[in-house]
Amino acid sequence: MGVESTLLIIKPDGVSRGLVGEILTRVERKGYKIDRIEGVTIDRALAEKHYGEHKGKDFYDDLIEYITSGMSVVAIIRGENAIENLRFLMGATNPLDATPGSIRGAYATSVTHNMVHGSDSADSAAREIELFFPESGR
Ligand code: DAT
Ligand code: MG
Repeated sequence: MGVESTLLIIKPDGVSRGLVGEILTRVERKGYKIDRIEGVTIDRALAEKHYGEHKGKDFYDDLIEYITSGMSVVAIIRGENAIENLRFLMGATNPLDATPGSIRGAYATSVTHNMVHGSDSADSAAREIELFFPESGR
């Protein structure tokens, strides 16, 4: 609650499909600020740290392969209730369950290729921001 920072990732298909502007526009129009942003091809080591909680699950290998498959855009997003609200803007993990007005509901068709990532708690946000922007000094 209050002003928070969260990590947004526009996953490789969001970048390759040319939807970076569309997604960032939604985030900005909601009222959030982009504190840091960069394009990065996530390597396997970074992907395994980021998604460590999912290691051993049946979708893990597909998830790592996908997130490392091309350039992503990673950003620190800041504003009122940013963590919960960004996940609300993104919609449910499975685009089939996401409302059509959400990012995943509007643009994604499979749970693997679900376009965006947003930190799911204050602890996750702190951990993920440190992982992707270690110099950010939080
Ligand atoms: P979220 O990205 O909404 O936080 P998560 O942390 O549970 O969801 O899972 C991380 C990613 O793993 C998710 O964005 C897509 C993939 N994933 C999750 N559940 C899956 C499933 N049942 N089948 C395939 N991929 C899945
Ligand atoms: Mg998650």
